Amino acid sequence: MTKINYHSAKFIASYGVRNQLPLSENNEFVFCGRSNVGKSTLINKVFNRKTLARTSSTPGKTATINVYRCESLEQANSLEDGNSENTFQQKSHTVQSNIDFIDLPGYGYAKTSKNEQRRLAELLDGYFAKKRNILSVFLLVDSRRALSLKNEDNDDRIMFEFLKAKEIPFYVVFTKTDKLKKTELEQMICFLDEQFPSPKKILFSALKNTGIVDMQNVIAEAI
Ligand SMILES: Nc1nc2c(ncn2[C@@H]2O[C@H](COP(=O)(O)OP(=O)(O)OP(=O)(O)O)[C@@H](O)[C@H]2O)c(=O)[nH]1
Ligand SMILES: [Mg+2]
Repeated sequence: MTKINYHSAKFIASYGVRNQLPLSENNEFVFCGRSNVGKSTLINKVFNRKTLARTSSTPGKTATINVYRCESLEQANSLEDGNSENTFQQKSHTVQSNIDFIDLPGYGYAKTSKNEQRRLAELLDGYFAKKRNILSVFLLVDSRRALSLKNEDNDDRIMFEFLKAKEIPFYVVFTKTDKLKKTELEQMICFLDEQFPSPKKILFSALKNTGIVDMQNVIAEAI
């Protein structure tokens, strides 16, 4: 069984240009979605830290690919020589490795200049173009925009189809659910279950602290 030591999380590096991007050093979890959807906030909540990732009410805060690293501990059993000839004992030991959490820059912010939009698109494309050790992507979608997923030219829908086509394992996380009324939330879930039976969906609110354990559970299942 492998466990993540969330307290060990630390910022490792930022990449702003496509050709700076290294290949995966470790297995990775990836957070992507529109600008301002709450990616950095969600990372902080999952790690129970206030400022591991910088957040902002102004869209376009994360304009680089930011890497956070965390220890994971695997409990492993092995057979070792026993005290007398031809006997073995089962010994348990802990194997430590690292897991990376990747905060991708947000897309879809209309006020970003054309040059900057091009740089961000190249960066995102460059990230997925390299062979990577992705355990899972979390595609974050603002709950208030969930219904727009039915439009084929919608940014989130394009990302959704891209991940599906590339056969990258992913979850859709609906953020800011606190902004919806209970009935709106129920309608949204109904619509999503009908239109997109897979992949698994997570409902998240940083304000109400809901969905954090669900996130940690799917991370634990994937490692
Ligand atoms: N009400 C509410 N606000 C949230 C929630 N999650 C994030 N926010 C707010 O949304 C704004 C954007 O959050 P960020 O985490 O910076 O968003 P981001 O996706 O990292 O944005 P970029 O870095 O610009 O791509 C901040 O003002 C957050 O406080 C939530 O669940 N509920
Ligand atoms: Mg951010």
